[in-house]
Amino acid sequence: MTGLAPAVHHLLLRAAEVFQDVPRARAWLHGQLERWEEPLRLAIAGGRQTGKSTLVNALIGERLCPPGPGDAPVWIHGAPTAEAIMYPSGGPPVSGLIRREGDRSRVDPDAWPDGPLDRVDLRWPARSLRGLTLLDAVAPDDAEPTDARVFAAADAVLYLVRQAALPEIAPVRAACDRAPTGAGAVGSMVVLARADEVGGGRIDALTSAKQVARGHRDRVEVRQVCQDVIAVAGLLALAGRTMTELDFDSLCQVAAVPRADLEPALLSADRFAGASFPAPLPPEVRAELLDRYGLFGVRLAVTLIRTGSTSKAALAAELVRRSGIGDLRESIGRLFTDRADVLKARTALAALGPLLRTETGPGANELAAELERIVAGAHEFRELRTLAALDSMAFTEELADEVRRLIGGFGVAPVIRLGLHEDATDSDLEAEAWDMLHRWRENAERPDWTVAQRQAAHVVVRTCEELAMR
Ligand SMILES: Nc1nc2c(ncn2[C@@H]2O[C@H](COP(=O)(O)OP(=O)(O)OP(=O)(O)O)[C@@H](O)[C@H]2O)c(=O)[nH]1
Ligand SMILES: [Mg+2]
Repeated sequence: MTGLAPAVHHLLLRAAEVFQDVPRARAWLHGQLERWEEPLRLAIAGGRQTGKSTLVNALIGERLCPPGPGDAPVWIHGAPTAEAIMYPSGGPPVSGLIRREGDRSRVDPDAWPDGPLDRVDLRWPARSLRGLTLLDAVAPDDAEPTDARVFAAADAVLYLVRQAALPEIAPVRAACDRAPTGAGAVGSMVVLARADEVGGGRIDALTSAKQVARGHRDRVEVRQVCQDVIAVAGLLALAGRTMTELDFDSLCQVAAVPRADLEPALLSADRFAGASFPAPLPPEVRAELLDRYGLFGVRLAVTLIRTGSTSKAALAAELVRRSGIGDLRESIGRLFTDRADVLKARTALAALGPLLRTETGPGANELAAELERIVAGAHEFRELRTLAALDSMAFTEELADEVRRLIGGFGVAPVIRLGLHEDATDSDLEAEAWDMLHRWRENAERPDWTVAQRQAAHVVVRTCEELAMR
């Protein structure tokens, strides 16, 4: 969809002109204009030990976070070569090399500054970082609730929870309520993390976790504040993506132990690592497996090897597939990366608002009015506001789904909006768009519909017009 991104970019440029003699505002606006050119910023946030760093590593396919001691937010930017820049609190930035140490990568310890850091910037070559910058956020604590800052620093957020219960997603709701565009939910996804631990680590834990996630996603109060709820076992995804020959050989040795002997040894981490393990596999190798795969991962790998995943590639692929990371990546692409322009426009508008309220003068007033016009008038935001309000509009389930699909709730690509097969031709798309346009023009005039329903229909009509006349 067109219109919003150029309008917001233009607003930023005009603001830079109007405030060119106000040093603080000028520097800040230059920062915003630079950010406008950058990839989408996606924060991986959530409480302590929810698996944030592990998930970041799984997304980039490398054990990289945390890159050194201490607790600082780590930004990871796609770049042709690896490099780290550390920002000590109150001191000048320091750069350092990233080195491989055993099975993981770390910033050269000699380059790592003493004392607390404000942030770390990593440049890292990974295909998955195309169009995305990741933030491995620091968990809030009672003394410093950082969640609001994280939501403000990023264009979109994956919020990790151990249970997708409502109190746990309160920060997501708060961020949604703060969004000045009334389109807060568009930038958040809830991740039911460490999904292998759901249901006490039973072998079908991942299936149960997916069901739990789906159950939460279907609840109105959850859907109103985030785009999706997805179950992911980051540890399993990372283990699959970084599996070594040694891991595979060791897992095969475990799988070769007769079932009756192995079962008791797989009941707990202590037994698996203990002295009475029924195979000549050194304790340090078993400890390593536990660390990298978790007990669930070891058990799943054993089952998979026994049932036909008999090569490293096959086993690794199956672990990754079951981890749920593929679904997560697909959702990140469909709901965030494909919508990068709207998300970035939203960030810029949210940041410009307070500036225009504190600065005065005719230029500032004019810009503030223009900002309001953009927020109220942009079709992209109308779609998002309609999405957020859809559940309260008393449409039948079928119609609500059709509206949701057409206005981009399942993804913004025309083929997704029109519900066609991915290899539909342009003329298929055009024909369907015209059909939908006629249908929704009629719906928009239906006397038996409520005002809210007819307003939603008008938004759909506008979407269909854009789809038909692409
Ligand atoms: N079983 C299981 N354990 C996991 C998973 N992801 C992470 N863990 C474990 O959970 C612990 C914390 O993981 P991290 O990735 O460091 O979590 P974090 O949220 O970055 O932690 P902090 O930065 O300290 O808040 C580690 O022991 C991980 O091995 C998972 O998917 N399954
Ligand atoms: Mg961490």
